[in-house]
Amino acid sequence: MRGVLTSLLVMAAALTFTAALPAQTTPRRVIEVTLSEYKYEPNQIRFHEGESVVLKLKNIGPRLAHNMSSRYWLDIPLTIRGDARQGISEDRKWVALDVGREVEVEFIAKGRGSYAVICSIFDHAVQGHTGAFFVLPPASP
Ligand SMILES: [Cu+2]
Repeated sequence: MRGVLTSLLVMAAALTFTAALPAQTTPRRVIEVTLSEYKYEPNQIRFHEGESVVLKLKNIGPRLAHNMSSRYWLDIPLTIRGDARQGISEDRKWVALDVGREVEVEFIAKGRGSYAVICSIFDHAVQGHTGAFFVLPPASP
């Protein structure tokens, strides 16, 4: 009986120790952005270097397809989850969504600074469909 109790205590101590270890995971920042005629909401998108940024994009239309397009993404691999098209044109990487679609775009942030974001479809940027990424220094833990 005493042996069983001792092993239970040892197991409990081991579990506590494991739980107390600091998490070694990349900090995650989830930002929801709607796309519509002709704006991003929010249009100033802030995140920190080293974060795993998840942009949850939703095209709320009401009528048109939109995209998010930026030079910032050119040398950053994007993981896209959802029903979107992606490509590169005019030196910008873009992710496009039809009306009513939602998509997640995930990437590891690097390169602090501010970067223009535009909807590169037809005349949308001229109509005001623009925004910016602000990449801030690493967030303090
Ligand atoms: Cu647009």
